[in-house]
Amino acid sequence: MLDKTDTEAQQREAFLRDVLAGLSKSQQKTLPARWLYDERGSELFEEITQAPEYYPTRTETGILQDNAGAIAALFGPEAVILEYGAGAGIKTEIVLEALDRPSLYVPIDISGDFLAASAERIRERFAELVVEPVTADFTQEFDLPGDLPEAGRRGGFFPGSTIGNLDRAEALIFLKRMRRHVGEGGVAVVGCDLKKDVAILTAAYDDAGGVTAAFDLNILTRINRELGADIAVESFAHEARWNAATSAVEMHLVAQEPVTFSIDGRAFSMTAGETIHTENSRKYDVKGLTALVEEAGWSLDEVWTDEDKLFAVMGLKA
Ligand code: AVI
Repeated sequence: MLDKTDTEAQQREAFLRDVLAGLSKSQQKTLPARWLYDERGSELFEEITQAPEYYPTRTETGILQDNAGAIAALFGPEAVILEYGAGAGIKTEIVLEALDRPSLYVPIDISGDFLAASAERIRERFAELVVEPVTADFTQEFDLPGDLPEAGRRGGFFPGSTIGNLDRAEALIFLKRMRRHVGEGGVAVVGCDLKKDVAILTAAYDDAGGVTAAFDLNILTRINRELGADIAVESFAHEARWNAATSAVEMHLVAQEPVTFSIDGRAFSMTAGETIHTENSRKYDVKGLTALVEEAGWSLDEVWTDEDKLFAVMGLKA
C-alpha cells in the first residue's frame, strides 16, 4: 500500500519526466495539459468558467437544465451514475436532481482530496443517495466498485467537453472503456464543445481579464516550485491559437525574448517567439461526433444543443 509521501514522490518523478521530455524537443516544445491543474491551476480553471468569454460552462449548464427530463428518461429509474472527473458541481446536481431514485453515484477523479470534498457536498445535498467515490485517472484502466447495484441501468456522465482535451485515439480509448463500464443496456451523457467562429473560440481561451493567461502561465510557476527550476515566468506570454488542421484551440506560452533556464540541473534555452504548447481543446461538429462515438461502439441516441449551436450534449446508448 502506498502512503501519501510515496505517491507524492512518484507524482514529482512523473512531472519531472514529462517536463524534461517536453522541453527537450527541438521542434515544438510541449507540456502535457494535465499538469496545469495543481491547486492554483484548479482554482484558476474555476475562475475561467465564470469569465464572460468562456461560454462552454454556462451553455452546457443551460442545455442540461432545459433537457433534464429527457436526460433522466435516458438514464431511467434506479440508475447507477458513473461520473468521469468529479468537478462538475452544479451540472452534476442538475442531473442527479432530475433522476428517478438513482441507486448509486460513483464520482471518479484522480485527485483524492478534491473527490472527497465533492462527494461530501453531494451527500449533503442528496441525503438519500449512496455515493461511492473512486480515486483513479479515468484516462487509464481502473476498477469500478465490485458491488454495483443491478436494478437500474448504468449511465456514464462526462460533461465539460473534457473529451476535447483528448486526441482522437485517446478519446476512442476512453469512450470504449466507458462503454465497457456501463455494459449492455447502458447509456451515457457526454458534453462536447462545437466548432464555431474562430474569434469566439480564441476569445474564450484568452479572456480580457487575463484569467486563462494566468492559468497557462501557472504551469511555469509550478515547474519552478516543484522541480526547483528558475524559469523567468514574466518572459512568457499566453497565446490562444486556432489550428484548423486539428480543429483545436491550442494554448501556447510564447517566449517574449531569448530565455535560458535550468531544471533539475539541465540547461534549456528558447529563442524569442518560440513557444511551449500546453493544451489542445478540440472542437467537433455533430457529424464528427457521430463518427467518433460510433467507432467506439456507441449509438448516438440524441443530441441536445443550445439555440446558437455553441455546445452539444449527447445521449448515447451502448
Ligand atoms: C477542461 N477543459 C474542458 C477546458 C477546455 O475548454 O478545454 C480547459 C481550459 N483550458 C483553457 N480554458 C479552459
